[in-house]
Formats: sequence, C-alpha cells, structure tokens
Amino acid sequence: MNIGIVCYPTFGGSGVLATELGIALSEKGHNIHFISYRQPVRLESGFHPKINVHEVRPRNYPLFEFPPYELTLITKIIEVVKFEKLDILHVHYAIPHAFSAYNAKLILASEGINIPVVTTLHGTDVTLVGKDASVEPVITYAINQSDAITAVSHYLKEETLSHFKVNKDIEVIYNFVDLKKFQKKDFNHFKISTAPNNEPIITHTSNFRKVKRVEDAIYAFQKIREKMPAKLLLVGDGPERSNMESLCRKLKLCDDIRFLGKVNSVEDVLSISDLFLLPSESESFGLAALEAMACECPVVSSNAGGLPEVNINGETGFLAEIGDIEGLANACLNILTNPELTQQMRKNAFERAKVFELANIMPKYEALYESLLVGQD
Ligand code: GMT
Repeated sequence: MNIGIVCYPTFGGSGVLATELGIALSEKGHNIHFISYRQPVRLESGFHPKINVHEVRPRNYPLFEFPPYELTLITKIIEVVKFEKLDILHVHYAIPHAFSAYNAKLILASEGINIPVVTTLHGTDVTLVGKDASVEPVITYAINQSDAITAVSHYLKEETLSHFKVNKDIEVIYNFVDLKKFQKKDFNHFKISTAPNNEPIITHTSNFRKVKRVEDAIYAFQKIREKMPAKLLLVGDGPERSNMESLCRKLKLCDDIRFLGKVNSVEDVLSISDLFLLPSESESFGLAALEAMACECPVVSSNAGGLPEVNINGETGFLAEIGDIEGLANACLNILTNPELTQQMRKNAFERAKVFELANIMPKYEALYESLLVGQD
C-alpha cells in the first residue's frame, strides 16, 4: 500500500507513535509518505528506503500575521495523494490534521479521486485542546467525517464519546512498543557515571508541559531522598523546564537530579533506570511508561486516564492519585527498598509490555486500512 501519515514531528507521543508506525509499516513493504512541518524526530537516526518525508512549509506574506498552516497542509496532502498515488491517509491528532485531511478529501473528490482517511485520536486533542468551546464544533465535524476513527485507549474512546457528538464507531488500538529497540541493554558505564555509589536511578521522561506535573516527580523525589540515596534523571524539554530547574535549586537537589534534555535513544536511559515515574494530570495511554516497561522498569504513575490500562497496580508498579506526592514517594520507596519486589515487578513490567508489542498491534492498523480499501479499484 502507499500510505500517507500526517503527524507532528516532535517528541510528543502522537508524533512518536505515528513515526514508529510508519517505520514498521515500511519494513513490511509498504511505501510511507510522512507529511509534517519537519522531519519527525524518531526518523533522524537512519535512512529508510521506503520512507519519504514531505515538509509542509507555510508561505509568509506581509499581509499575514500568521502564515496559513492548514491551507498549506491541505495543499500538500492533495499533492502527495495525487502524485504519490496514495491508497490511504492516516492522520494523527485531530487538530488540525483531521480537519485538513477532510478538506483535502473533498477537493480530491471533486477531481474524481477517493482517499479514505483514518483519524487516530491521541489524547490532548480530545482531553484538553479539543474540549475548548471555540474549536469543539470543528473537531466534532472532522472526527465524524473520517472514514475510520481510532483511539489509543478505552479511556480515550469514552472521553471522546462523552464530549463530542460522534456518530461513528471508534476502534481502540493501543499504543505499541518495538521490543527489538526497547530492551534492557548493558550500559554500565553510564550507570556508574550517573550513580557512582550504586544509588537507585529514577527516571521521568516527558515534554515538560504542565499536564505532566513534573514538579510532583521532583517533590516525590525530595521525600525519597529524605529516606535513602537516589538519583533522578529528567529526560525531555518543554515549557516547564526552567521552572523545574529553579525548583531543584530551591530544594537543593541539584546534585541528585540531572536534566538530560531531549534524548533520541531514550532506551539507553531506561536501561540503567530502576524505576520510572509518571505523575501526569492526564494521560490517554502513557507511551513513555510502556517504553520503560519494555526496558524492565517498574512504573509508579498517577491513576490518570488510560494509565491503569497499561500500568497494573501492584503488578507492574503502583498507581497513586493525581497530585498525591506522599503516595508517589511511598510507592517508589516500597519498590526501591524491597529487592524481591523490584525483581518481580521488573519481570511483570516486561511481560505486560509484550501485550503491546509492535507485532501484536501493527496488524490492527493494516487490517483497518484494508477494510477501507475493499471494493476500491
Ligand atoms: O504525551 C504528550 O503530551 C504528547 C501527546 C500528544 O498528543 O502528542 O501524547 C499523547 O499521545 C500518546 C500516544 O498516543 C499517548 O501515549 C499519551 O498518553 C498522550 N498524552 C496525553 O494524553 C497527555
């Protein structure tokens, strides 16, 4: 199949998932055409013979205060569908991708070209941004016009149904992880340099948006440090980063907390981690937690959104209520001070990650594409 994938190119979960899906589909022989405003970050590490990237570059003009991104995206989609002879268009994140895809579809239909559109809802497009009254009618319309809709968890499906008047079925297709890439590797040199006295390493990765509640991870770490030596690695970057750096200075924790910034091979960091901490306010699935579990890291997370569908309380880690810093710290201490529990949870986390293995999930997308192509020439 010739598959177009419209996504954000950044470290955000929707872009990461879309890119990993494109890579996996290309390795199965499909031709993939990414349409995005930049090369997706997870593509940066190599050359993929069956992958093409089409950049969306809005033109500026003195009249425009804001260059018209959607218009350029629609134009780019039309061009790629026509000239690369796409069979299917898969858009990730409703805003503005689903809306732009539908407009492109209408224009193409006027030229006799039919392009089925799959929209995958990822999270904040529904739980935060999409609920904004000013965009809600557009989102509802765009979702309903998609030929197929998927959501990355049952939680997100239910949220979508309760906040938008959706008149179509939503298929739940969970996030996935490539276990060939995400596996615990021996990075002892990195471990020794990070924790020279063999302190346990706790890791958090995110895009440092408010919704991630990174400050809860830091406050919970402060409580852990009152009880035992430990190190905290914070991976990623975003709007809250400098506030978090100030907080670490204020709490005098700079010697034990490292900000690593954006890391392309996050699996290297997860490989030396003893625990993964994700205190999000909202999380439709929690791909970052799944990637940690694949690297045999127990997860202590908030009981938010779809996280309980991934992180099983008492088995693969623990869940604490949103904002319950004491609960997060106690859950971490429970694991870190109990080597048998750590070992068991490491195993359980890995076994749970296998449920979401790429090979189990990707065929669901392929089957969906095929179902939309039935009866087409
Ligand atoms: O994690 C983020 O904030 C990025 C965000 C996005 O929309 O790009 O990720 C969302 O999609 C991921 C992939 O489906 C999910 O695993 C994340 O849980 C979800 N994030 C939120 O719901 C906050």
